[in-house]
Amino acid sequence: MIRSTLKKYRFSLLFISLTSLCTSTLAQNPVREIGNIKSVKVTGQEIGITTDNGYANIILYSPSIIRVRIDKKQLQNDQSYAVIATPEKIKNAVTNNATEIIIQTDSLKAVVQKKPFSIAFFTNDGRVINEDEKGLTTSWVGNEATTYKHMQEAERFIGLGEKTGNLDRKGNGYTNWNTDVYGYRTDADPIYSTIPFYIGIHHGLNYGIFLDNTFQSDFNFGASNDRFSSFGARDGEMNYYFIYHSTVRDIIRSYTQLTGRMKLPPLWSLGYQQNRYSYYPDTEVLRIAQTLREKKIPADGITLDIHYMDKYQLFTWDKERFPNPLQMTTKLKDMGFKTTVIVDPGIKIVPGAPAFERGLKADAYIRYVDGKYYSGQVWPGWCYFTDFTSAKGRDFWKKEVKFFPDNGVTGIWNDMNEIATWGQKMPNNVLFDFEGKKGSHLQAHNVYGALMARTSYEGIRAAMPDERPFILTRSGYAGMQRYTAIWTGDNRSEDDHMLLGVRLLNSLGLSGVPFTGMDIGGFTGNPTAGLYARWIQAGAFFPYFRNHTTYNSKASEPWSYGEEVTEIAKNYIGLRYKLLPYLYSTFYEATQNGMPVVRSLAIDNTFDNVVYEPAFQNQFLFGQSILVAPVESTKEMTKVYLPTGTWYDLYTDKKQTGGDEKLTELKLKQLPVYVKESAIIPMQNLIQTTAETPGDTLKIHIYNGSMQNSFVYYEDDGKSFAYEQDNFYKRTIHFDPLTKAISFDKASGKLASKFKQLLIILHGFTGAENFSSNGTSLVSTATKTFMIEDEKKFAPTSELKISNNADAFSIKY
Ligand code: NBV
Repeated sequence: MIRSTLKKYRFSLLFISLTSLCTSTLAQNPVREIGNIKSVKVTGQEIGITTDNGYANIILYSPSIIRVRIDKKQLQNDQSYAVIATPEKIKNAVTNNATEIIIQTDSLKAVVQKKPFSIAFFTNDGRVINEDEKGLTTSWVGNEATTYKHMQEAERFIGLGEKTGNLDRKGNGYTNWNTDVYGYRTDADPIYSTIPFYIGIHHGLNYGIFLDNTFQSDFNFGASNDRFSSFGARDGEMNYYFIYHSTVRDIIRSYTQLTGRMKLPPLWSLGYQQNRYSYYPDTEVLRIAQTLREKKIPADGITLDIHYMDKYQLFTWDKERFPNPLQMTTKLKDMGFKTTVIVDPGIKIVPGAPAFERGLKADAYIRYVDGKYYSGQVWPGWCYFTDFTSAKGRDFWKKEVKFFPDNGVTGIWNDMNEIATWGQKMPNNVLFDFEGKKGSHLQAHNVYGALMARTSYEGIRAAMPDERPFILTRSGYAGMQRYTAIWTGDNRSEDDHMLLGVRLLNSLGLSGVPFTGMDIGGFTGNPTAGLYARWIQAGAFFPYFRNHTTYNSKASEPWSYGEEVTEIAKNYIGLRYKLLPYLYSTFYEATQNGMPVVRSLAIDNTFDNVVYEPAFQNQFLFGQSILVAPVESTKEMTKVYLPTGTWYDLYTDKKQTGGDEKLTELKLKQLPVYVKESAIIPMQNLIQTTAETPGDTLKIHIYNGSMQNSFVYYEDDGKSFAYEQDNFYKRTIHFDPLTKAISFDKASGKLASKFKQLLIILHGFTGAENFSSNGTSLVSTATKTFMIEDEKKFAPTSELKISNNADAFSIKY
């Protein structure tokens, strides 16, 4: 009896534990799907949706930009450090029926299915641009929200900011968690900065997706799966902007309408910058500057690394090494050099030290949840860190950085702002203010660097209101382009790294950041003479042109690799200076529409499969018309891909028909560079620093071709913000092969051009043309203008000299 009761008891126990196991497996299903739509409320351009398991808001920002917000809880008022645009008023129609919500704008249609919630975007003629993957759509695992998009046939993915790997990111996954990665591998991920924005390409269509969430985010472009692409973040809202245009160019324009565009940089920051970790004492800094001048290697900037500080304490100078910093920076200024210094976020804990104490008083530093300060170790030893998500922290920093302009320093180089501390493990329970809303390290980490750069910008701007600040950062987040340039951190002196660096710049450019650079020559290790030469040649076409190397490495100044390399460096740095009118106008374009300076070929040739091939993915356009093909130092031959159209060899003017790979024999003294037909390239005389006047002649190179083209030439004082009051000189130049005319629109702006003469240099014309301007015939003469000083063979067809005035005129040929 007892035994049978026991048996029964055991049996029922087994039954109970089995059933509870089953129910608990069900109850513990770790994936929470968004579920079916229960209610819909349309208010103007906003659609509020409640689903079984969450809430969604769909907001129309422009005819081409639709924002999607999804959360488990009711959506709160949001705040973004990246997005500065608010929705514009647009024409739209929203239809809400039993099965779907249809949103129609002038440029696209979005259809939201109700069972379950899923969204798809279509062109107005009904082609699928992008759609949620059926059955997966959006879901949570824990707090991590992820949206799954159907992988379209042959879909490509480009962008995502500073990410290693190929131009086409298909088949790969990426994580955004800003990381200090000394001497990183060429496939390392993540590295220093986060831009959760990419462009998808398929069937002749392209779209952009920007996930604005600062928590660690993950993107999957078909890694370990063949079903979807996805994006998600470890916490916070699913919050993405969908952008559709027919061109990548317009997608970048809309993305930078959302996250902002750069302001005009100071002209000196586009000149060559000499760096090392570290130049000291002051006499050594001056010797470097002097040698650049003696050797006639043009340069505009000298940068001081951490050894200028007193035991690495922020806002101090080492009194022995730099006894009179203002005197030194003034001497440099007189020689045409601007000084940039490094700053790290950590402030050494030294009771009684003035800056440290002011930070305490201002309540500027990050604390733990229990109110105790967070301290971490960096160069100076134990440090506190400014909270850049708090107005108090920012105000403190802005006042402190005034220290630099007071000492004649105009550039701020923000390093170690991932935040990097020894151990690389800032605790997650450290609290950040987040404008009073409070957030943990998990939320602040990826945006910290961008906020530090922004605060440095605002501090310098306040301290020298009449000068444009130059800010450089290592870490960043989407939208950083509004304040700062970025460089790609501690790369290595290796061929692969040079090429990777170019891809990083191309990708940053696709992701809204035009002002970018890398350590030319490589940071860790020592390049061979050949690699140094190839790197400095390519570097002449990088937006930020800086040579840098680590502590204890070989000297890396342009004269350190023998005479041949010095000549090469001098030639290409010289070419950069001659190209400044073209480059500065290209930067102006970036301020207007977000177009990068260094342009992946995927921007203009999005549907040309060849530009994605590993052999050609590193090529880029420098501005509108100059194609640069970086090459490894070990190569004697290379293949270059010229997209369709006619191209001119920069050095010989020899024409090549594009749409094909070209096998090219290499000479060390020349990097393969080509100019696109119909190009309009304004240049100036060689100068040694932008503080020098480039003579009175603007040389406008016109390359004959079958395409119409125009170029916006832009000039201003290169220093101040007076351009905001129309103190600039701007005019559009057109080349039109149909009417056989080169025409100049009337100039706009209050400034007169600094160039009194125009020299029109004609390439690829027969030489037999008769030129006339407004009825008067113009005499063309053979020219001997050389792109590269020692290339004496090259002579364009002819040149025309005209005096420059602001009126419209045209040249007929
Ligand atoms: O300040 C020293 C270096 C700097 O030269 C480099 O450019 C940064 O990326 N800095 C990192 C600190 C760590 C170097 C090992």
